[in-house]
Amino acid sequence: MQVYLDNNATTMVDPLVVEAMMPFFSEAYGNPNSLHKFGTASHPALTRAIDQVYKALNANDNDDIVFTSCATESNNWVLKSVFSDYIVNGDKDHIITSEVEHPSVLSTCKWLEEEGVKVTYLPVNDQGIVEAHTVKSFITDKTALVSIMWASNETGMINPIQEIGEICKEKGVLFHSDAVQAVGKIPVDLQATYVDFVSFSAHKFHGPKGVGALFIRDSQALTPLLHGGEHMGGRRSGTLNVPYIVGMGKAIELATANILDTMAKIRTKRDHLEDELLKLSDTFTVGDRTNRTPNTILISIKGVEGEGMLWDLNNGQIGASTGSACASEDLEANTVMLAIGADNELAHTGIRLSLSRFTTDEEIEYTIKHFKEAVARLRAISSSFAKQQPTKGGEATECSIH
Ligand code: 7TS
Repeated sequence: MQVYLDNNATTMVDPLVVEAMMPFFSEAYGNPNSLHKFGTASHPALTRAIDQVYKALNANDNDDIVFTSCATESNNWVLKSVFSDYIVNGDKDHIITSEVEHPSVLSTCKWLEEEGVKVTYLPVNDQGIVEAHTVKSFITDKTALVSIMWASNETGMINPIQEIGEICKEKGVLFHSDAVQAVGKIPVDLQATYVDFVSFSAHKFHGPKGVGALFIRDSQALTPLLHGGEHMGGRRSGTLNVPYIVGMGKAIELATANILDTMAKIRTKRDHLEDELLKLSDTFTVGDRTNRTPNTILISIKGVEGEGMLWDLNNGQIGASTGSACASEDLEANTVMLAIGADNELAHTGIRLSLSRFTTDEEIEYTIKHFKEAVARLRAISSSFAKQQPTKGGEATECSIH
């Protein structure tokens, strides 16, 4: 058996999505900007894909949703263009984000700091949440943008986006949310939530890699990141990636069609896995389950290095992660766990398990068995764990690190 539990890094493309994409490689392959029939042949499918995305997110007709190459591009676009439009060519000088954003936001903010922008990196509470009152307390009349992720890729914790949005609206500050880990996993209603810009990416909800999007409320002005042939109304130049856009439309439709049912099914499997793993002594998971994406567990196993655990799981044909795959190659502590307040040793023991709607009960049972055996094997050879006093009855807990 093979078990893929790294769905926050990327997901399998749903076979129905592949089927929807296929005609647009070698049959209806024309450039949609061409005026001949080869070009126009893809127009109905593009229109359908756009409709599917608007419907899935309950976007308004006045809003713009622009396809990009990935969420990294969408995040770069918002941050760099707000810099250009409101800081270089305006009277603002400040951006607020959090310590636990994805590197596509954090690295861009670091670069903006070199360009003279003042950036505030907000701390999170012991649940890994950015609290709305903290955002409020840092907004000044020089703040151009607040950028806070909808849900964390590492912990799955869901931020109070509604509340933060209302604060930004009241203060007249632009609000961006990286919703890569929310779209397709939990309901995202863009008419019910005040947010100016939202980034998302198809490969996180069983669509293809290499296609993302940026939602722009009320089609407001935002200098393009890519200048060129005036595609997408001049918003984002580059020939439209028709098969991938069609794939994104189909994938978001499938992911959101019965989202509450799908969430409940995934949550049942996740909770069972989590309950079983927490029976191991000296283990805990980060964050309250009810405010967490239903597919994610970040578990810390005292005395077991995350990388050793990954190696053992991999030997057992189980794919997991110590955190963001983008940072998994270096043996650094999990930065989100550090931000939550874990000490350095503990922050080396985090293992992220992320399920999908394709995860089966058999795979969960197999994982529980292998995981428990792996912990026993690794603890037997762990000198730091051996040095500690044996615990009485274990201290399995869910929630926060103190
Ligand atoms: N934002 C978040 C919150 C993410 O989780 C990721 C990918 C991205 C942006 C980047 O998206 P892309 O479309 O540019 O690929 N996150 C992860 C992860 O957690 N492990 O590997 C990739």
